[in-house]
Amino acid sequence: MDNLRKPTLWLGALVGGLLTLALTSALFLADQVAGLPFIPFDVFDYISRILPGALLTFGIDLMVEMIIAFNMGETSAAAKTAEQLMGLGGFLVTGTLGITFVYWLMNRSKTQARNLVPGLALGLAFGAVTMLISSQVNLTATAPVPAQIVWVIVAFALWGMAANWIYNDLAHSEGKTKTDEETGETVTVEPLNRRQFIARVGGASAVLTVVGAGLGWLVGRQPGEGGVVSAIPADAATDGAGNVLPNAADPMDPAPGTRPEYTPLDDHYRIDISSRPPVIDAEEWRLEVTGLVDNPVSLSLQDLYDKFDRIDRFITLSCISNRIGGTLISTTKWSGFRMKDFLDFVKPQADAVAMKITGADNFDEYVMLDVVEAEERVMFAYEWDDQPLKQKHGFPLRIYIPDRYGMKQPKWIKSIEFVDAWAEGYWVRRGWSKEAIVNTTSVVDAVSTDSILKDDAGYVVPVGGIAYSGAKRISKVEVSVNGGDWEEAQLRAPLSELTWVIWRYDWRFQEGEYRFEVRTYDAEGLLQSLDNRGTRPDGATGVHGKKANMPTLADLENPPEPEEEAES
Ligand SMILES: Nc1nc2c(c(=O)[nH]1)N[C@H]1C(S)=C(S)[C@@H](COP(=O)(O)O)O[C@H]1N2
Ligand SMILES: [Mo]
Repeated sequence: MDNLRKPTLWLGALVGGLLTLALTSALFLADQVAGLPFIPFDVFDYISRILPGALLTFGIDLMVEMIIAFNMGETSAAAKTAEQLMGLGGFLVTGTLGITFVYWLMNRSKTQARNLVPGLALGLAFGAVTMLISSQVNLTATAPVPAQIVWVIVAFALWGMAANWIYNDLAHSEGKTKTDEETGETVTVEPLNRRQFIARVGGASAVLTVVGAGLGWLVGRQPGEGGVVSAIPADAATDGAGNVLPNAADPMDPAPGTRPEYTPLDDHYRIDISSRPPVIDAEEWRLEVTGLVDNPVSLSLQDLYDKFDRIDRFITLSCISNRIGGTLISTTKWSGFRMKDFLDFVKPQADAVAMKITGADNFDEYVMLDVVEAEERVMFAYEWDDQPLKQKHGFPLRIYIPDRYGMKQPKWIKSIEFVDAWAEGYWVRRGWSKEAIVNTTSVVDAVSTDSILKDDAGYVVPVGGIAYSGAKRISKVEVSVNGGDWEEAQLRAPLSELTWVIWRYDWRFQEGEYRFEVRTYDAEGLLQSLDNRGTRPDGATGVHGKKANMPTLADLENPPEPEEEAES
């Protein structure tokens, strides 16, 4: 009789986990080398698209909360990493459960034949379903579709069959017996074999996982992406191309610790609905203009350069999910052309009311034509910081609409349809603001207790930060210390009317602990909202503050020796 030893479900889960890791790694390598779909991210993106807006926002909020609590660095980059880890984790758990289920099925089967059917069936089912999902949402696969289908199905089929094959070997590993030399008894040495076998399976999976992931990582790295330190010091009065900034002559120096006025491009925040930004071929890309226009056109990138006058603007962009004091706000130089010139060219018809703008990731937003008529600074951008838009920031084309949060401003634009009615765009359908007009806000970035200055009257502590009002401009910033009177701060001339304003307040030093709060007024003299309100649905408002412990006067007069100084 066959000496059948049914593997436990725990063993099935172990095998499942190892094989799913190896599969993940193989998918990743193929993605990096051959532009084949990376299924774990695709499934995550698909699920996050169909989740109701409130749940999605709750998830993202929770993540941002954790990132802030654990001080995990710049919010948007960390949130993207967290999403990707969730995608990988979900894939690993699902794959492990699938294979555990195969082991359960096999354990129940009456016939004890070595068959591969359950594993193969599972692999084919997972492969087919995930390929279907991928075809809906994948933005990065560049391989021909038939090759994608064959690869995904084969990879999953092999994964399922491998699990099944391992099951068979585990179940049918007959106990080898030998005769103990001293006692003459017959002993079974089979358990050791089984352990060795599992060790071998584990080893093989581990090697596959490490080699695949390592190779994929090496091949996939692109020069200039991530980790590269910008050559321009953050506080230099130049943009990324070395051009002097328009306000370089302003003698007002930001308080040390204030965020850089011009955000280094690598540090610009980033928000996408997908795990990874769409891959767009510059040669093949066309801007398709359709609907209620006299001149429906399909324009190449070169057409855009040639047909429309180039303009440059310094712009601060903020996400509506930015908290008061958060980092989802950045400033850079945008280059492109005026919306007005574009409209003159395509000639909207009398019944056209709005433009439906769609990105390559199918993110869409509606822009009312009367908004564009009233605001001549609406523009399309093909460059940021004097270089073509980075892939993650919307290459090859994005729109800018003054005084609106980023959610209104599609990246990776592929089509513009002129329509006769407004409708809700991507984030509006998920419960966010219809208008998304920027709230006037101000932030304390720094209470520079490390940079206390001495003057004739004693010591001053530089305090500073930003004030931002979209396109409403800033007329005044005030600071209150420990709830005292509001005192006016100095303002630095901004990079443009569309950027944040750097403010500074030199506070007369006193010993003790102090809280510095800030508030601002727009150009119309309108005070910002003091109401403490969260981001959803209309963007955060409220007074920002920072607490700081001052050094003692004795320490200021006689600074303690730096600790590194050796007593020689
Ligand atoms: N096509 C597309 N456009 C988009 C988004 C997106 O996910 N897809 N996100 C929007 C949001 S919510 C913001 S805040 C800005 C962010 O632009 P950035 O990532 O280049 O900073 O892009 C906007 N445009
Ligand atoms: Mo956003």
